[in-house]
Amino acid sequence: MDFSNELIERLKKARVVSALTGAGVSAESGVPTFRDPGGIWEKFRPEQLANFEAFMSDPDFVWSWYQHRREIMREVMPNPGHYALVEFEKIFSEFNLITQNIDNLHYRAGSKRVTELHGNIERNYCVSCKTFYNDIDVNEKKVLLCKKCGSIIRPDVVWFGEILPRKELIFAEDCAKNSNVFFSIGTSAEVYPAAMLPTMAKQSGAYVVEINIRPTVMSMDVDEVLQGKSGEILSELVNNLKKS
Ligand code: BJW
Ligand code: ZN
Repeated sequence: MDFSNELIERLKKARVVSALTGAGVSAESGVPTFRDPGGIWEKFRPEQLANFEAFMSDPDFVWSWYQHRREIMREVMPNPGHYALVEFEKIFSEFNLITQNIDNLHYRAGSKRVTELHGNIERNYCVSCKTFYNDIDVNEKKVLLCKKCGSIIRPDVVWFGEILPRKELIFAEDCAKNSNVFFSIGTSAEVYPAAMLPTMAKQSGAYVVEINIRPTVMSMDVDEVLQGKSGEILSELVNNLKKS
């Protein structure tokens, strides 16, 4: 891929670079996305499963769905896109990685500082006393009960209608406001408040770059669209930056 001179020059001069990642970044690892053909929501509508009411009305069903996904996420490996973002930490004087993904793959690739906006599937907590249970056996198909109070245990992920973790969201907003270059990678940019971050970055003067295999609702509003697989584009970008 040919990168524009403008992008390369801006990246060379940048003091702060940030990236928001979504499910597309893990697609090349084999984790299904949400809204692509064959994605998670093709079989189940989000309202059916990713909300607290659904969990409380049929905890075993929602739990088994998370167990299924936890199994996939544990079995797959990070891909070149995750590894390229690890390199970004070394290339830029300040690099902030913000993810909507719950799959743990940025950490497993070696990224040191990841801001997780929608939680992490490896953490779970009791809905009543909030005790954490993080070492879950994926074969436990029925919802687990808290050893302290007997209530049910849920994954520590953010469902529709729930607020995002406060510290993480404030940090992500600060990144959007203070970045010289802001990447939006592998996200449909349809779920708020994460989806407002690239717009916020643009309004604050950042050069906003989208990397996606297809156009999104945001493509017309960004400064540059790099169309293709994030694993391939990010690896090429790292090579280009290391050479120049
Ligand atoms: C590739 C590729 C490759 C494929 N290379 N690219 C303002 C306006 C309207 C609505 C709202 C609003 N503010 C809040 C709302 C309500 C709601 C919302 O946003 N609804 C919209 C759907 C309209 N938001 C919320 O409820 C949030 N909470 C909140 O705002 O609290 C305050 C509040 C409370 C009550 C009322 C009002 C306000 C919480 C949102 C939580 C989202 N949770 C989920 C589930 C997490 C747990 C789990 O995984 O089970 O998070 S939903 C799901 O979507 C998941 C994802 O993180 C999130 C984003 O999806 P993502 O990552 O973008 O994936 P896809 O599949 O959509 O896109 C993949 C992209 O990759 C595609 O574009 C592909 O083309 C691309 N791709 N392969 C590069 N190889
Ligand atoms: Zn408890």
